[in-house]
Amino acid sequence: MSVSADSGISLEELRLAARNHAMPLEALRWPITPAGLHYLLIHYDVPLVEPASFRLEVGGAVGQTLSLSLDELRARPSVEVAVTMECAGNGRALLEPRPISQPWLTEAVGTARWRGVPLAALLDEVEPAASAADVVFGGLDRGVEAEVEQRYERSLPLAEARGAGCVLAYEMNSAPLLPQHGFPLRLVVPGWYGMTNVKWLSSITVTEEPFAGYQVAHAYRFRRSEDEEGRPVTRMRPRSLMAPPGIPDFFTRDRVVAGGAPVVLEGRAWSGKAPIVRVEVSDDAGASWAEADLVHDLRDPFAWSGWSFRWEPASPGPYTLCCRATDATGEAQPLEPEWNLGGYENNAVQRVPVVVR
Ligand SMILES: Nc1nc2c(c(=O)[nH]1)N[C@H]1C(S)=C(S)[C@@H](COP(=O)(O)O)O[C@H]1N2
Ligand SMILES: [Mo]
Repeated sequence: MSVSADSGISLEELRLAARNHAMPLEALRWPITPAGLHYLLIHYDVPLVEPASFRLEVGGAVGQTLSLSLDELRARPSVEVAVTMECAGNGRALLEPRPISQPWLTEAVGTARWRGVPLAALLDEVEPAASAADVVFGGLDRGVEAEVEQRYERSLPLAEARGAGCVLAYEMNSAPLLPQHGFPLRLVVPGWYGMTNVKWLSSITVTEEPFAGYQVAHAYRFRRSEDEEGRPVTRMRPRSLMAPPGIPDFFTRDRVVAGGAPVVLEGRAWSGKAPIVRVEVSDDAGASWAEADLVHDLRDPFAWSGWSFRWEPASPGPYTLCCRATDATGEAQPLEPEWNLGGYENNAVQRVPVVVR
């Protein structure tokens, strides 16, 4: 399902957008996103969970099953990781034609400190069978998508679940998870797009067959048409964003900047594949580029890096500012997005209209 960009936004899209807010771009100025400014994506409803009776059930193709209360989880050795999380559909509404779903622009991203139990230790403890293939993470939320009634479930190959530094998090930024971010427990998978970070996590099941649930086999696949099998959406592509300079026009949100003095442009950049090694800035819509300064201020490998650039506009007037990140694999942001059916992985460079007074 898709519509052309000039056809208006539907009430259904507006309803999704009002439920699932983005991170206001000025929040790029915080290295750790305050919880209330972190973006939100909730496929169905936020479930009401009673913490006293909550249990995490771990089972399937394992030598030993586990059933853990919240207190038992909290009593285990914990780790805290700073992780940048981005929705795979970030940038969807900028594709043409626009795939119909949550209509994100560029700001479905945030960085939080997540504290919880390392998943690898828990998996070792339950002794997965030699024949184990996947680990399935089930949430408490249920809904219907493409006429399939389901609970929200995502899987990881066992090796990825063990090796990727995954955390079963019960705290976000030193406070219990908020209901909308998965209270009382969620999975955090550093480097992966948001959909794998299952909220309201209540079961972990080791399977011998590759998991073929809706959110893995049907949704979150990069493909151009329904008949294509496509490839799974996994790790975040490199992306950079700019904190909006100057002051906004109320309605268009175009930026107004005072002339006559240099303007410090700043923002953040991340990739789920490798550290960011370079950010460049353009003031002519991507025709020419200059190198920005990078600061790796958060030490976690899957938290964003900061960048800044001293911009001296040549004269008053309109400009289109852009930023472009490159990660250590050599992958850089493209100028134009690659259209796909679900509207995933649009990491095309951001364009920021600015008028210098
Ligand atoms: N159980 C459950 N987990 C979920 C979702 C959901 O709808 N249900 N949404 C996923 C998606 S698509 C994203 S982008 C992230 C968003 O996490 P946040 O709302 O904490 O930012 O959660 C993921 N985990
Ligand atoms: Mo998402």
